[in-house]
Order: sequence, then structure tokens, then C-alpha cells
Amino acid sequence: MAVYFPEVDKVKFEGRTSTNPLAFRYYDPEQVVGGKTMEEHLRFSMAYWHTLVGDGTDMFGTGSAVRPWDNLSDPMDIAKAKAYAAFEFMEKMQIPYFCFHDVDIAPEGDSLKEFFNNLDEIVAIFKELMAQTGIKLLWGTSNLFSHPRFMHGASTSPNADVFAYSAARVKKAMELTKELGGENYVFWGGREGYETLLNTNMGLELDNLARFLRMSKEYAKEIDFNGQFLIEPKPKEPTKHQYDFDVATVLGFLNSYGLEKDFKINIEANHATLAGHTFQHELRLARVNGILGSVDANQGDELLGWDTDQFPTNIYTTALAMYEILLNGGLTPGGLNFDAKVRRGSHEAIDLFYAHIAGMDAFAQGLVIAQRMIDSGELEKFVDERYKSYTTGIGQKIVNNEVGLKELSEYAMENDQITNSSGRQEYLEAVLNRYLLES
Ligand code: XLS
Ligand code: CA
Ligand code: CA
Repeated sequence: MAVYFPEVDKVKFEGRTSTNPLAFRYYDPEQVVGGKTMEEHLRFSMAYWHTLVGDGTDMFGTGSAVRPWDNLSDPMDIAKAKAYAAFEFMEKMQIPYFCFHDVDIAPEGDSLKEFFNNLDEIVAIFKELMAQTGIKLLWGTSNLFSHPRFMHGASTSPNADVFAYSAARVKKAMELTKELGGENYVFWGGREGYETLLNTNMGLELDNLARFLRMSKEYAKEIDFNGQFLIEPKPKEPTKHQYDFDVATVLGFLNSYGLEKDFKINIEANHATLAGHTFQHELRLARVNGILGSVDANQGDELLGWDTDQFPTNIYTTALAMYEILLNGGLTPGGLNFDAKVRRGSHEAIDLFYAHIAGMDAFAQGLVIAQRMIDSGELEKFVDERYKSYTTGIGQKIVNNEVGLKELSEYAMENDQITNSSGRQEYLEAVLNRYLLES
């Protein structure tokens, strides 16, 4: 069998003193942290679109990447080579899951029929390779945004033919996800948004988006696909305003259309920051509402205003993300999907390895730090103490819903000399640094 990455052997854990750039220094799949192995906690996944499809193209230039299938020209030959290369890569990287869009894995050809046949052929290869390697599918999805037919959206397009076409694509992608034992199915809103309200019927578009999601859930039930359904928020790009702006917006949308029991959320770090939130904020909001489903693990650039999809290397952020994930009781059946691409200048195939190693080590470190924070209970103790006025007296009556404005007014008349405690933000930031630096 062809070897696509001969320059790399299996990437192994060598510990923090190792200087081998093709080894893990923190990610040891077997290391037990808080009762579970790192592999069980982290559930890493490779994103097919970036790692196999991305070629470094940007607004100012064509692809720069050098890849082992560059000598091939037939689109199906390329798709097959990428399938084998993907599994070689994941095996060598010890990445147990992958995610894909339909268009990532097979050429679209000239018709829907041809596309679906191509997909079936590649999925058969995936099935074989999954059985051989034990690698699993975290989630599947359909790309309803790249082709010009989606210029006005998919389920929110003003053109009903596009709505129908999109439904056919999701139906097929869901069937393939089920066939491969996929544990989740993702809906990212692609071009589901608008450029100008001057040409937009917002009410109908939102209703249609909800209809589309409802139909998808109904079809999943019909074919007995039990994967978790996830909506992935993003505030902008490609449209000026995306309907799935952030976690709060999606929560409101799901609630107002009665879909809240059927969908959880896939949170991408870079989308959080584009929405003007921290990654931790989005994770926290989803967690406290019981809808944290999965994570697209990447990072943006603070100085750039777009979706740079960089590999996550900021340990401050991975530690706080893992803190939320641990408090959520983990992500299963979700995982940490590296929706991240190497920079245009990192054009060699070996950069894909360096990048994933950096991301996996950053999350492994984040996990260890977060577990230590939780074990000590130092932060939770501080927070409990800060809210203790709600555990007795008038506070207790408030949370027990025993008082209204009248009773509270009577209470306040007698208790209007108020003392507050310090929020101690800087003190707490130093506590956090202690955990970060001492791990
Ligand atoms: C794009 C999104 C996309 C989704 C899957 O910004 O991150 O890649 O994760 O369609
Ligand atoms: Ca994503
Ligand atoms: Ca992104």
C-alpha cells in the first residue's frame, strides 16, 4: 500500500523533557486524569476539509501547499488518495476521530446522482479503513455554502429549488454519517444569513431554517440515526449577519421554534471571538443551559477580524476551555475537532503533523491544569462564598421564590445601609496563573 507520509513514524508520547518535534510532550493517551484517560477526555478529531482539502489558497493567491497527491489529476483518484492518506495521518497522529463535509471527500461531478455515487464509493473505502484502524467518525455534515447555487443561502434561500436541493444533500449526508457510525451530525449555517435587509424577508427565512432543521430531525428518526444533532454558531462570514450568531442567539432560536430538545451546540473557539465573546463565555453559556455538545478546537488572531482557524496553542485558553468541559462532565458523544488549518507559509506536509501535535499538547496541558483547579476547589470556593447571601435570610427567600417586590421593599426599607465584598479579580487572575505555571 502507498505510504503518503514516509517522513513520519507513529507520533508517541515522550514526556515534557523531550525535544523531538514529532513526539507528544503532554498528550499521553493512556494517562489517567480525574478518573479517565486523556484519550477518553479529549476525543480528538481531524477536520478533513482543512487537513486533506485545504491548500493554502487565500484572497491574494492560489494554493501553496505541497501534498503527496499533487501528481494525480483524475478527481476520483485524488479523492481515494486523500482517503488513504487521511487514515495514515490519523493513525500516525493517534487521532481517534474525524469529521467531514460531503464535498470534502468526493468530487461533485455534473449531477447530484453522480455526486452521490462518488460519495458511496469513497464511503466504502472509509468503512474498510475504519474497520482496519479503529478510527471513528465524530460527525458528518453537508457543505451548503461553497457552490454558487447557495449564493443566497440554502434553507434560507429565497429560491425554493435551493431549499429542496439542500434537503437532498442533508438527507444523503445523514445517511452516510449513519452508515459510518457517526456520533453526531453538524449544521453550521453556511450562507444562512443576509447581506442587506433591503432584499430580505427575515421572518420567512427564519421560519424556513426552523422547518429545515425539523425535517432533518424527523428524517433522522425515520432512518433510526441516533447521532446527536449540533448547531454551530458563527456571527459573520460568509454573510454579513449569520442567523446562528452565537450561543445565546441559537438558544433563543431553538426555544422559539420548539427545537430545544433536539439540538445541542458545537462551539468553535474562533467563532466565539468573532462574536465578541471569549471561548470560555460560549462554553459556559452552553453548559449552564445544558446544550454544550461538541467543540471545534482552534483559535483566532486577536489582531485580525476574521476566521483564521489557527491551531490552538494558547494554554491560557485551552485550560479555561477544559475547565468548562470538565464541569460539563465531558463532551461525549461530542469531541475536540481541530477545525484548524496550517498557515499558507507552512506549506509542507510535515507541518500538518507539527500543527496537530501543538494542538493536542496544548489541550492535554489544559486538561491537566483544569483538573488541578477543580480538584483544589479554590475557585469554586471563592464563587460559593461570593454568592452566600442567597443561602440564608432574604437571599434564600428570593431563590425559593417566596417573596415579591412588596416583601423585598419592606426588607430594603429596614436594610438600606449596604456593604459589598470585593470581587478580587486580580487576586483570582494570579491564582489562575499559579495553576497554569505550576503544571
Ligand atoms: C466555518 C465552519 C465550518 C463548520 C462545518 O467557518 O467552521 O467549517 O465547522 O461546516
Ligand atoms: Ca467549525
Ligand atoms: Ca471557522
